[in-house]
Amino acid sequence: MFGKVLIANRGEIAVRVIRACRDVGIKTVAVFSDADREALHVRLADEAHPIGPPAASQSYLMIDRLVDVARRTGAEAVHPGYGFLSENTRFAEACGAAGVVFIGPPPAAIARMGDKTAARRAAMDAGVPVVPGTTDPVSSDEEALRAARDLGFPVLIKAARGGGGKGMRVVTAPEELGSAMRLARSEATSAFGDGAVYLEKVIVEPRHVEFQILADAHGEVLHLGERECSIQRRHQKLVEESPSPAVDGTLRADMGAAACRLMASAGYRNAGTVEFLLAPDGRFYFLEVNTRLQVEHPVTELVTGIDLVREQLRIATGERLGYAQADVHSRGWAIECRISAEDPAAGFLPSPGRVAAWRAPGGPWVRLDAGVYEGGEVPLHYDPLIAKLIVWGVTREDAVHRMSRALAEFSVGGVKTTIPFHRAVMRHPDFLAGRLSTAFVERAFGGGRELGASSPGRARAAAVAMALRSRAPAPGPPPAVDSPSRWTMASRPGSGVPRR
Ligand code: MV4
Repeated sequence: MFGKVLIANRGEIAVRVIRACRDVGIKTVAVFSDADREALHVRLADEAHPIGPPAASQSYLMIDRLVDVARRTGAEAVHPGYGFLSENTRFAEACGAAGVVFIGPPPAAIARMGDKTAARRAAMDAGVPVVPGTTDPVSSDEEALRAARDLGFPVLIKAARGGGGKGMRVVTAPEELGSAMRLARSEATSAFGDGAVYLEKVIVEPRHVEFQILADAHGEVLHLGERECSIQRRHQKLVEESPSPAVDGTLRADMGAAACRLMASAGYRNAGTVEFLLAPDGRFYFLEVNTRLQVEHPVTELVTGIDLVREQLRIATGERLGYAQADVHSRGWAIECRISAEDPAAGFLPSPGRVAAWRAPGGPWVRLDAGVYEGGEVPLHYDPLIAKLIVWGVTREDAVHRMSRALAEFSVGGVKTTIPFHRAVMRHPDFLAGRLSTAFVERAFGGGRELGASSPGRARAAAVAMALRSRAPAPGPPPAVDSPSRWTMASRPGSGVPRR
């Protein structure tokens, strides 16, 4: 096993990786920007080194600086976490060139899966169902129109280098195609530096179901079951669970085998996720591969009992997984709520500042992965995720009740958080019934639009605010402190500040 690992990240995921390292006796090296001098991950690591100014582009994204810290400190491996450089081929290559193990897949696998049309072709070659669409990027509006007529409207224009919904445009009729192509291309160019786009048929009201994969260096590829991640807003997931209420044993075996076939054929190694759309008719379609540890990995850990970060470390050293698909069992139900420093009653407006009060939930089968502590700062420069609350229950109903109880105990002062939103989700009839789709948040809460939006948007936002205020189960209000004065529009989605 490695003696020392550098964690090229911050916040809750850096803390999560430090803990896994400490559990197996590995020394940890943290890195921090000027905004993170007193951050929790810096305090918990064995040593910590500055890497630059607050802007991620000048610190957490500086490949040479990170590799240099690894060399200077004698770290034998680098864990990239999620976001930042976790899916960056050049970073994985730079680590390799410096003789430092990148704890993740080979650079070639990152590159292949980063190209969505190449990933779709790999899926087709592996016999994995993909959404009907074009095999390659479309080179002209005429070609796009021909493809769209073949597929039948509505169609989706997607960025070839995309992901996360950026550069995605729905086209419902031929006359909309030209302008949608221009918009999609320009969005793709500014977001990914590549204007290539392709077409897919639209799957209406799908669920987002993804499979956790582990692949070792000896050719063994296993799946650890699925996560349902349909509860999201503007492509940011809010609640995840495992298993999915929509997946039975037969479907799980089919989808899991498909996911493993794809990863095996791609020469994948380490932890990864295969995303699918699950249509209301029960058909599933490959969407994309995430070549990193994901935010929502803990729900898989709680139902399988497998420490995914420990497995990542073992795989990276060349160890065998040492167990087979038949040895992987899922037990009970796990749910995760993402707690962000955002105000759900104001369209999820970011709310940075000092965490003046922090009363954390606890008790049996309650896990809190936090990146902050009482008195610490939530800087404006990064993703607003400050903690993940994850619970386990024997049944889904048991897990939902436990999550409600834990959310009722959870009290944060100084910054607004998404805790009230999650309390409302946990008592929503559709959520309780497991009736989920990617339209859930929009339908149940009006999408939580900004108060300054269009008039129907305002009406819905007011309804959200009311729903969130209608019951406040927290035992005592948090103290009112520090207003979020430092937060600016700069940290909003679309501003170019990287989120996940
Ligand atoms: C789709 C789709 C419907 N049909 N593709 C959004 C993010 C990107 N990774 C893929 N996305 C979608 N692709 C077809 N052919 C609907 C979505 C989608 C979505 C997918 C997963 C989770 C949430 C979503 C929210 C809106 C749209």
